[in-house]
Amino acid sequence: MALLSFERKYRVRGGTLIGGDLFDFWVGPFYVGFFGITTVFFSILGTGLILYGAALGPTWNIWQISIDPPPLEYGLALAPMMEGGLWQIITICAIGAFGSWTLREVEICRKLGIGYHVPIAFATAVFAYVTLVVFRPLLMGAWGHGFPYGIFTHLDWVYAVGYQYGNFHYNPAHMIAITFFFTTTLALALHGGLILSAVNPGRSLEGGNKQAEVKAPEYEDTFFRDIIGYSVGTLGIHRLGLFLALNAGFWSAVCIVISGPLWDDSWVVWWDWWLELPFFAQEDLVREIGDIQFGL
Ligand code: 07D
Ligand code: 07D
Ligand code: U10
Repeated sequence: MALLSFERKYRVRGGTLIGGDLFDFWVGPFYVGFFGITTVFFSILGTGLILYGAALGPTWNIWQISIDPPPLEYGLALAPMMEGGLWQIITICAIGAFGSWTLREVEICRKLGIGYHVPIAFATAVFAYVTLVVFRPLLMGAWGHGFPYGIFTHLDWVYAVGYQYGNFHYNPAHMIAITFFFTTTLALALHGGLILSAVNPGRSLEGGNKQAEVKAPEYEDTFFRDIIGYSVGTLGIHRLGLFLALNAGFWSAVCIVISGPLWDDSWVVWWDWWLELPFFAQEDLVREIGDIQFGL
């Protein structure tokens, strides 16, 4: 069915989580719903407060604008507006907007009668964000542990926190997260490539200007059976993709929430358990490996 006639047929009332029929309508291409209204409310308020903070701040340079969390001394208290209070309200607005967006996705899924896979995926990103600005600061006893809202300053924060734990690359959950991120791009490149190669195959082998025929999924399966001996299948690759991407976000949240609350030393030192394994726990071997580790 053509998209426009499908939309006309599908755009009927029902499936809302809250608000009944009240906000159950579309504006142009956008479904509104109760959570569309709350998204707009929180986004406008949050963006407005960032602009207000920028107006009071020292610069309009887009790269340097920054709304900072309160100094650590304020602990978990509310801070005065210009000393992190603004950051606290903006954080509430951000969580309100991201949460509303997730629930708006849920309502659209319900109206369409499809699964909740997309909102679950987005919720994983929101979970990583909330871990950074709520869970970890709560566990460490100060809102000042959240990251500042600015393009360059949030990079400075990642850099500073990374070195605070020695070499962040040694954080085992960071390793797992990075591996999932890399694997996700590998999977998407393979999948995007495979689909295009079958659906848009270019010129025919017969030569001339003849367009090659679009190929069916057997061809896709066979390519991977030929090259690596196994095909995960046309549904399976999407399950795998979602699994990889969700794990990338999930392990990211884990890697930051354990830095501080669970481990406050260098992540390099964490690996000493390896040297203490019975097999390795012979003194000269420990010394030798220690020397190698510190480049002596
Ligand atoms: C392509 C979808 C579109 C979204 C875009 C982002 C804003 C911010 C606000 C000036 C893939 C829109 C940006 C609304 C403007 C103000 C106050 C998504 C796509 C285009 N980061 N980060 C960026 C955010 C964190 C890190 C870019 C947000 C953590 C590193 C952009 C968050 C850590 C690098 C940005 C967030 C971290 C970046 C491109 C929230 C660990 C880069 C993002 C809410 C996760 C890269 C100058 C992108 C860069 C970059 C936004 C959190 C690390 C400004 C909204 C604290 C190392 N981040 N980030 O394409 O060029 O995402 O930075 O959690 O190198 Mg970041
Ligand atoms: C948090 C974004 C959520 C976004 C949301 C939506 C809008 C709307 C509107 C466009 C999680 C926002 C939407 C605003 C926009 C419109 C219209 C995503 C979030 C809800 N690291 N590291 C990670 C790598 C190093 C450090 C994660 C690589 C160094 C710290 C990931 C390398 C040191 C933290 C990762 C590397 C260091 C991280 C980030 C390489 C610095 C974190 C992904 C190759 C010296 C952060 C939860 C993520 C984290 C994190 C990758 C290097 C420090 C696994 C590949 C050694 C302190 N790093 N890192 O989390 O886990 O996405 O955050 O060197 O806090 Mg790292
Ligand atoms: C996939 C797929 C598949 C497809 C696909 C896709 C995955 C099988 C079939 C989808 C993929 C793509 C299209 C590819 C490109 C996508 C990306 C690279 C991902 C990143 C996306 C973006 C960067 C675009 C982001 C755009 C957004 C989020 C839209 C912004 C929208 C709004 C601001 C309006 C939101 C509407 C709401 C909340 C409902 C209520 C609406 C109204 C009341 C009316 C409208 C009101 C306003 C516009 C004002 C609201 C102001 C807001 C929200 C704040 C702004 C603040 C200011 C100060 C201005 O697998 O195949 O194909 O296609």
